[in-house]
Amino acid sequence: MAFSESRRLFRRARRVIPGGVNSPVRAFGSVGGVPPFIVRGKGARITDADGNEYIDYVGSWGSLILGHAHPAVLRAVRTALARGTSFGAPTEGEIELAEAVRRHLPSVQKLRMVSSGTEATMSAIRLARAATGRSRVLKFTGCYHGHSDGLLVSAGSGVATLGIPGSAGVPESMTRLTVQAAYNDLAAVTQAFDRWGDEIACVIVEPIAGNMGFVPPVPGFLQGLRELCSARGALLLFDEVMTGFRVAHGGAQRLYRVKPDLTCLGKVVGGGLPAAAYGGRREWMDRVAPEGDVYQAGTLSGNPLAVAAGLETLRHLEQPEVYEKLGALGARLMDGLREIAAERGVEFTASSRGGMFGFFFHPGPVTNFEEAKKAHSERFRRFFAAMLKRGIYLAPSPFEAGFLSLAHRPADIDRTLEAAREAMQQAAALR
Ligand code: KE4
Repeated sequence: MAFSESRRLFRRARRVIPGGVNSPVRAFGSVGGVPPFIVRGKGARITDADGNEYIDYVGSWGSLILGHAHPAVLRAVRTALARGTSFGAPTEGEIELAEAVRRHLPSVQKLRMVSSGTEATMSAIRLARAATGRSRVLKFTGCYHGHSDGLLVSAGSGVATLGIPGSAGVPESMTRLTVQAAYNDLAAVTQAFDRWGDEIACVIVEPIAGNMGFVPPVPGFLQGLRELCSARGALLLFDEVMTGFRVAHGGAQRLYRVKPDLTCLGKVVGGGLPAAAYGGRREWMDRVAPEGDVYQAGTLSGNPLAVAAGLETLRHLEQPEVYEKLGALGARLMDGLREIAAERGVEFTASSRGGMFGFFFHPGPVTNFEEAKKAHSERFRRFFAAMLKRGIYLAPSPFEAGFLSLAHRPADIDRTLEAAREAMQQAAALR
């Protein structure tokens, strides 16, 4: 595979954009090498500036559940485009999108659209603080909820710890109100409530973690959070930016039958254009301006092009068989990778839910970030590079999840497993 054009573009990009990219993970820092500069996508495939074609398992980080350049989505956006790109005024499409979300996620009686997952979680936390009159926020180590200051915290040592700044430029005063506990550790959450109970406004959680690799909740974890929050007067906030409309019609809250107080959405809900949202029970959402006293605003919130893409995408997710199909493809891929790793005696664990999946070079089980960090990173890097060279585009970090679309076919999975047989050999060569 030639990469000369991407290499040239990357050099030029780094002169005018930090790291040459507009979001850090795209720079391939975790895996090395030159990130392919993409020129187009179609269905399950993307093509880079050197003409290399890949089967795409990132799909704009989960946004493109229908695949790239879906004809109906393009048509919907073109129709909206002909009427203008933005009004900064209310439109009917925003009502239709809010109604569509409520149909699938009954816990979201009202919602407010924003333009990114970061805005959604930041705003939902502000609302939770107003609704409870409390200030602390409990999050889980390894979960990522966007880059607002209070959520950019590093894992301290100990069971439930006060956040310490996870990025330069984040003052300690901004993270002092953030408590962190290990994912899947209800005892740690109970301890946090015992220590700061009446100060905790909300618990924010990825109901299936996709930012420490793919880490599902252990049985009872989400239900336990629900019970603890109800008992201690905190709001339960499901960050479904990644899992919403991805793992089931109503997202993880439908899959695990746990009802959060507030939900954050993104990615799929914008169909690949910038749209996200937060929502929940009417009694909370009516606190948001202009109805209530919690201020939040956005110039391009509910943008008509993004709403058109999101609405058309959700329309294609109405059929019940959609998630069975995504789930079957995910299981086929994970079973195949497990089998190939076992044949080569490589420690490996893999799992999927609906159209979301992940794997670790680790004997498993991986239930939290501490375990995820023990996975064999060099084997991941070797495997990733060998797969890319064979036209398989995986998430360029062991701490990300992978995504299938309705454009992926069983033949794509077979082709991916064929590449994995050789790529796993290279990973196995590493002790
Ligand atoms: P954005 O601000 O990037 O739209 O959403 C932040 C966010 C919030 N919550 C969850 C569960 C998320 O996964 C994300 C963003 N996900 C990353 C992928 N790990 C987006 C990719 C990137 O950062 O470039």
